[in-house]
Amino acid sequence: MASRTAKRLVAPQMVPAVRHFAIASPVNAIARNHKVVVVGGGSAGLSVSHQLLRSGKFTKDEIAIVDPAEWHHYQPGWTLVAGGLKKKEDLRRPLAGLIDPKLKFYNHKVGTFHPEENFVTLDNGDMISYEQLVVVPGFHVDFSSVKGLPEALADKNAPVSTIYSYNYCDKATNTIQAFRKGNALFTQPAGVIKCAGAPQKVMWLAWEHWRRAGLYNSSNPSSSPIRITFATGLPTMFGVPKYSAKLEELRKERGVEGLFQHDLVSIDGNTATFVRPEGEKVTRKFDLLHAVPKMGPHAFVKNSALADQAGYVDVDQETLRHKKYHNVWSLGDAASLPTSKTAAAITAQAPVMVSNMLRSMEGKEPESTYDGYTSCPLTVGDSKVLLAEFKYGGVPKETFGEMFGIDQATPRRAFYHLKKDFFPWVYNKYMVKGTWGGPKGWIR
Ligand code: UQ1
Repeated sequence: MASRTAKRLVAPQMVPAVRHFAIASPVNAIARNHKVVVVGGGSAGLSVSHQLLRSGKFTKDEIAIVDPAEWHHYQPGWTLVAGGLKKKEDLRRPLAGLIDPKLKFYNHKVGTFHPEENFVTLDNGDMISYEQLVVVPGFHVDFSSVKGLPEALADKNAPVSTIYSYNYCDKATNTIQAFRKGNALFTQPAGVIKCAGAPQKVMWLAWEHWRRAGLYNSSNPSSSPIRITFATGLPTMFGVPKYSAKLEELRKERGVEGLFQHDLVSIDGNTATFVRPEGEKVTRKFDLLHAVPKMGPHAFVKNSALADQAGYVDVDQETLRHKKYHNVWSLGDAASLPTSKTAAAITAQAPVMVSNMLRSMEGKEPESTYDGYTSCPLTVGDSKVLLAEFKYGGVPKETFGEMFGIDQATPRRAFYHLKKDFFPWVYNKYMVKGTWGGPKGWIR
C-alpha cells in the first residue's frame, strides 16, 4: 500500500534524491514521496495540514504529517490547570485521532533535513521526499537549563512546579492550594519562551486563591502569612509597553515584589540562585516556587541547513517562506518570526502560509503577508483577563478595540470567558480542523 502510494506520487525531480538515499542508507530503508510534508502535529501542523486539505487541491496521502507524539495537548490550558479551573486530562487528545484519514501520518521523529535534495529522514531511517516542506515541530522546553530543576520537579515533597509541562502543571495546582505561609516565588527566564505572559498568569491565579483564602492581603502584604515575588530575567513585566504599564501597576497595587533582570539558573533545596546581566549572582529563599525553564529550537532544527544563527527556521517574516529554500515554510514556535509564540499567532500565520504555498505550487510568487499578529490573554485574577493583542514591533492590534472601541489593557470578565471557555472550545472543534482564523473568525 505504502509503496504503491510512493510510486503514484513520485515526481520526476525526486528521483536523484531517492537514488542518493538508497546508496547512503540501510538496505531495508523505505523511500516515500508526498506533495507536502508537514513536520509537526501541534497547533501549527494540524491547522496547516487541514487547511491545505480543505483547499481541495490534494488527494489522499498527498499530504503527510510527521510527529512522534502520542498526545496532542491544548497547551494554553495549562495555566488554567494551575488555577484549578481545568483538569489536565481534558486538555489532551490522541494525536492520531485528530488527523484526517486523507492525510498520511508518520508517528515518528524526524532524523535529518536534506533541503537541497527535498527529503527528510525519519528516526527509523526511512526517507520521505516532498515538493513542499512545512517545518512546525515547536519548541524544546529545556528543564535542565535550571540546575536542580528536573530533580525538584520530580520530587513529590519539593514545593516546586511548572505549568510548562503536562506532568507538572497539576503539581502547580496542588502546591498553590496547599500553601499556607512563606515566600512564594514565580520566575520567568531571560530569552524567548512560549507565551511570554504565562509565568505571571499562574502567579495572578495563585494571588487570587491566597487572597480569597485570607492568606494574602494586597494592601498590607508584610502582615500577610504569604509574600509573593515575581523574578524575571527581563527588564519589564511584559514586552509590549502598553500592557507592561498596566501589569506593573497591578504588581505594585497588589504588593508583589518585582525582581527584574534576575535569571534563575539553579535551585538547591529552598534556595534559588539568579544571575544578573553583569554576571553577579543573587540568592533567594523560597517556600513555594513556580519555575519556568529556558526554551529553544529542537536540536534537529538547530543543527540543520534550515536554521538561522539562533537555530530557528529562517523564514521571511511576512510570507513565511524559507529565505533560501523556496519550497520550505515555517510558522509557530520553530520559526524565526520576531513575535510572541502563541496559539493565537498561529491562527493568523496558518492561512497566510497556506495561501502562499498554494500560489507557489502554481508557479506564482507569495502574495499574502503576516503582520506579526499574536495575542496573550493574561489571567490577572478575580476572574478577569487582560487581552493583549499586538503585531510586529509590539504595536497593539486589538480585535475588540477596533470593533467596540474598548481598551483591552483593562482586565475584563468577558475576556476571561473567552480564555477559559471559548478558546478551548473553538480550538478543539475548529482550529485543529483548519476552520478557525482567530480574529478573522471562521474560514471556509
Ligand atoms: C484565538 O483564536 C485563540 O485560539 C483558539 C486563542 O487561544 C489560544 C487566543 O488566545 C486568541 C486571542 C485567539 C484570537 C481570537 C480572537 C477572537 C481575538
